[in-house]
Amino acid sequence: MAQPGIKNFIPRTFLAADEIAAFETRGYHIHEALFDAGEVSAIREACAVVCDRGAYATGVAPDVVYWKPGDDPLAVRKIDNSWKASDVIRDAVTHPRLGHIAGQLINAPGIRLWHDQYLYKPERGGKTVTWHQDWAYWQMVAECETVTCWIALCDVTVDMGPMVYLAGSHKHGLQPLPEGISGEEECRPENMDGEEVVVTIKAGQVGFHHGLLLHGSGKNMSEIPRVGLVSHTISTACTYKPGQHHFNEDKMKEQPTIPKPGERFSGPQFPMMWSSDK
Ligand SMILES: O=C(O)CCC(=O)C(=O)O
Repeated sequence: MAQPGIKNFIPRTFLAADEIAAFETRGYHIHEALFDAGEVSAIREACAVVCDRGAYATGVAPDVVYWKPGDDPLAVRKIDNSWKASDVIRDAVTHPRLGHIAGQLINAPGIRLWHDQYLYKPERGGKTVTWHQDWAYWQMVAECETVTCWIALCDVTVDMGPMVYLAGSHKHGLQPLPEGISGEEECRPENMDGEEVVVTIKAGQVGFHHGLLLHGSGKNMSEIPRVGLVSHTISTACTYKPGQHHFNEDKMKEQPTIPKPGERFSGPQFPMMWSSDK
């Protein structure tokens, strides 16, 4: 498949048994670079075109734009499903490299994109991202067979407000939703032991975490923007459970065929990334 901006690099995607076992125990896996320097640069530029210029090469807007040119330059720039606006972003967030690894981590028959999220935390800016579990916001996905893939589009150092995982917290089940997803102060859930793992990774590396893993991040105290692109993924076995609202539900209802409650997610809103039966 032609991959604009993403062409030649062939990274390792087969995981060793001990890497999968560590994910089961700790709830996360940090992989060596899955995108090379040229790919990172192409993806980062594509994200900047969509976010900073508000230009959509495909003619289709992202699903949710939380920040647009002219808004507070110190606020986090966040956009959901910019894959719809850019083929380079689509190829990155739906890449089989990510799907293959996510599929092995949760032993899924296949992997689909749930949604992507561009996150640009400006230098000396941004807010704290409160400790949370991703699946808590995705209760229309009946099964917690989800993996978030956080693609670093810059080297992320400790002073840049990196992601922080609470190792093993995915074993404690679903926690109440935090009152707000961002704020000024860190707020760790009470009575929750575990090692805090600060995800300082290089550009092109990817952090994978389980849908129940508690995680958050601090402000960017550095002089360099922290730039990441997130591919939130689900197993192809995941089914639709109405109840909690999510923008994907509205978008799904625009599809020619809409999954009924209890049926698997399908259709163009949820692009296939990888399948084990190839
Ligand atoms: O990048 C961040 O600081 C938070 C991202 C996050 O919560 C996620 O990718 O699930």
